[in-house]
Amino acid sequence: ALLLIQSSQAFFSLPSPWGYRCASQNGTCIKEEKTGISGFTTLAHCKLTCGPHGVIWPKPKTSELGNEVVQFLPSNIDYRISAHPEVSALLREALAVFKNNLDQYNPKYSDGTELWNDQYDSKTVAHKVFIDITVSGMDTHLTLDTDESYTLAVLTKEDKTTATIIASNFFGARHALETLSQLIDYDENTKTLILVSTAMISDSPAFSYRGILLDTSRNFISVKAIERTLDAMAANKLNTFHWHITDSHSFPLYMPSLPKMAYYGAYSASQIYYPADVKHVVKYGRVRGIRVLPEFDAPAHVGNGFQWGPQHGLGNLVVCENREPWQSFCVEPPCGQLNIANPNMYDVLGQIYKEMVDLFGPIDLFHYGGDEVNLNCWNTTDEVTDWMTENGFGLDEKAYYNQWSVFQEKSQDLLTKANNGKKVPGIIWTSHLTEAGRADVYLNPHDYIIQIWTTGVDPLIGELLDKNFRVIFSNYDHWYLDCGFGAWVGEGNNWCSPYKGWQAVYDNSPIKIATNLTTSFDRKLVLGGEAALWTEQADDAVLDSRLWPRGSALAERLWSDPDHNWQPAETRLIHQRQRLVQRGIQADRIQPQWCHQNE
Ligand code: CP6
Repeated sequence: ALLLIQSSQAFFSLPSPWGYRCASQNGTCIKEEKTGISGFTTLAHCKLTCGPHGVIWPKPKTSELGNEVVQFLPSNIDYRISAHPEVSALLREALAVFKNNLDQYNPKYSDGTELWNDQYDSKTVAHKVFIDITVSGMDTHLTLDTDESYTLAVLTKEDKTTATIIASNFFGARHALETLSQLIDYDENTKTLILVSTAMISDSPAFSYRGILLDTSRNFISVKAIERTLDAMAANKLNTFHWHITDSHSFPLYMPSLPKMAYYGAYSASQIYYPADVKHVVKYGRVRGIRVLPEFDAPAHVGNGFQWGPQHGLGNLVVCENREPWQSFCVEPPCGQLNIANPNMYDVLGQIYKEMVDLFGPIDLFHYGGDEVNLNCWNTTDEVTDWMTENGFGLDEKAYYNQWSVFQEKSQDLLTKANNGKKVPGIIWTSHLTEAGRADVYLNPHDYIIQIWTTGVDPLIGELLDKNFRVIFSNYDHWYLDCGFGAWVGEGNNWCSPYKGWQAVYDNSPIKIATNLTTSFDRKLVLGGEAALWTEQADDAVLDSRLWPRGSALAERLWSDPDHNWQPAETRLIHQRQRLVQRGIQADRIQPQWCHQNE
């Protein structure tokens, strides 16, 4: 009779014939028939405690994990925070994110009721998990100098496990919570959460700038998809969401004092970021340890949104819009460049900066764009050439570079003014202005950080370091994630960089590149790196799979800067990818299940 009552469910709750054995130091668990093996009987247990790093991603600086796990229920987590009130408030939000991540494991019956309410053994029901957080500093805004280090100690005494987190500010403590969540997994056999019972972790990042660029101009990306991106970044301890919010193609940002920009520039009324959206994204990022860095790309990469100038008596704000090759296959510049001959343009530019500082601030960094200026645009526009001649600037190449650099200086002044007189470092892409022999002529290394998007074998990188520029690596030959379907075939289809596998992303090492290109350099000048998702061929539907798990590979390079290549990281990356999927990110699949029956 008993057998009949349990019917079909009983088959699946039969004990599995498999046990698991930790095969090596890199987290691989091998499935073996239980007969005769002395290893772990549950997969999750094996996973969490295998190797020095278990399934922590990115790899911490130092970690020691015990072999045992404890079973507990999420309702039995408690915490204490010792920190400044503002920091405590942020930590409570970070704890809510932490708990929500654990809830993703929440198994449900088919009728939607939670399995947690089921009968558990008394030991599991009694077991407490206590998170004790101590933060000394008061910082609640990330800067390039923020100390993101933390220590995390896990100790178990009888029916209580204490996780002690110590950090000098909110950001370190948040990373510690992320690591703690990676010491926890759902255990199929017991239908409980399990946590490594003892652990000692001391961790800090190799680089202070660890970013993802998202272009929301070529295709609109919803706030929901941006939230998912920030969730996944937090899971990987990436700390900068570089929002390439506008470009020639669309201007989806609504600015209360310049409503015409979005009115003319957005793809549709629903494809607009309103101030409340931007502020939400900024806050959402901060709770997850992420700075939201705005870019207003100029003077090139502008176009849509600026068309209202003439009708409103301001003249042409942008020139060479809709010129070839824009019309033939709608790709890159010159599809519009700011009109340097029009002083009204600067008024609008200053107002855009004001709005951006307002929406994204307080800012510690700003991205000016500054890439792919096409001198041919200005050079073939009567309004600009007349202005150059009238002012005695001449019309040769040098004259245009000078005026471009004057534009950059004015931009910097306008931004500083918009930021209440406080000058912040500006990031600028490599361009003709930063080419060999030019960067230090036109730009002050104190004020500008150069983001390198050209190839990682470019000798210019050595020159920039020799000239004391701080740099961020985004070399397209490894860290451009835009190409999704291997399209590097033929005319009109070749604006994406070829597809880069996660191994290529992982193996790209800024320090190795710099070491190859200059004899000696100040390590501190290499701020870090960023992967870029340009969205000519991407939108909400494919966003997650373009970014992840390749963004995770980037994250370990920038957080841990391992001295090995991708191979020893593969198993952990597969687990990290699985973790992202668990948290609702549609990350790409790396392997058939058959290869790793241990997820
Ligand atoms: N848009 C902007 C782009 C690119 C850049 N800036 C880009 C250039 C070359 C490739 C991919 C993207 N689409 N604003 C360069 C920084 Cl291969």
